Amino acid sequence: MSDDAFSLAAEAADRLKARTGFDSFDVALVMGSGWVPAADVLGEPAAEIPVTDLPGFAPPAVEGHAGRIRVVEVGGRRALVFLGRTHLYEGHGADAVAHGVRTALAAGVRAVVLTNAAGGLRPETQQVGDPVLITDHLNLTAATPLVGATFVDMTEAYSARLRALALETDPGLKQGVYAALRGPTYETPAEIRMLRTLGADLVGMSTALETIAARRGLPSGETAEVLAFSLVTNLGAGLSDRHLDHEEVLEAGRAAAHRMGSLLATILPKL
Ligand code: 8IG
Repeated sequence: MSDDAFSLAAEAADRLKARTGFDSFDVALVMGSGWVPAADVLGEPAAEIPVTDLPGFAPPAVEGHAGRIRVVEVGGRRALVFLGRTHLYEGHGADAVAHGVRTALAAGVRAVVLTNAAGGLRPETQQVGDPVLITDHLNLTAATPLVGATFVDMTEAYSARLRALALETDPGLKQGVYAALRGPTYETPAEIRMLRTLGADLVGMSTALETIAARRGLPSGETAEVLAFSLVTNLGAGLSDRHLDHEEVLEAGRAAAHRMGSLLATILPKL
């Protein structure tokens, strides 16, 4: 991160306002792979643009990562919905990964909902298709979008206030710690055993760096609270006799779209 990364986000936010015709937003949602169908459940888009219309966004790389930004009014809140995100494994660097969240912050957003598809590490309690509330993370990417001596408190990276709201909405929600790895390989069975020993409940290739960017906030000191969910689309390697593939992720997303979309639609007005 440099002053440049913040100015690029400020430019993207200005362009976003001009292109969508809205000059303020309440909340941002980042829809990861598997979650894009859930976005349709939120309601009719009031505006939608390709991310590549804004400065600083990398073109989308993966099927199911749609690369569009949608504006949806949900229960009196104006949501900025990112359909797809940039991942570290794409090679554009940690600033590119953080750019969506920084753009949302620069556009006035003070609450960010991050969603992802993940491998489940606790077959005892998790099933494919479960949404899981993320309580904390292990950033094992060996990367950060931050540089310089700005020390960020990560004690409550995932807002206790917002997690309580989510649990109020859906008391049956499972909860877990998300381990973020760089990918693009899935893990070996030995790595999955390691992650379980480290205390992770979920493993994926996103979210942690965006959370860091949201908690760091803008140079002005404005930050965003973070709420995050994983959709368990497979069990970690070696925990089941299945092999891992991306089509499975998309299918699990389609199957769970309605449940996840209504969960989000119910929570948004309360944020
Ligand atoms: I979906 O098992 C999904 N994303 N690293 N491991 C990692 N990322 C994932 C996995 C998984 N499943």
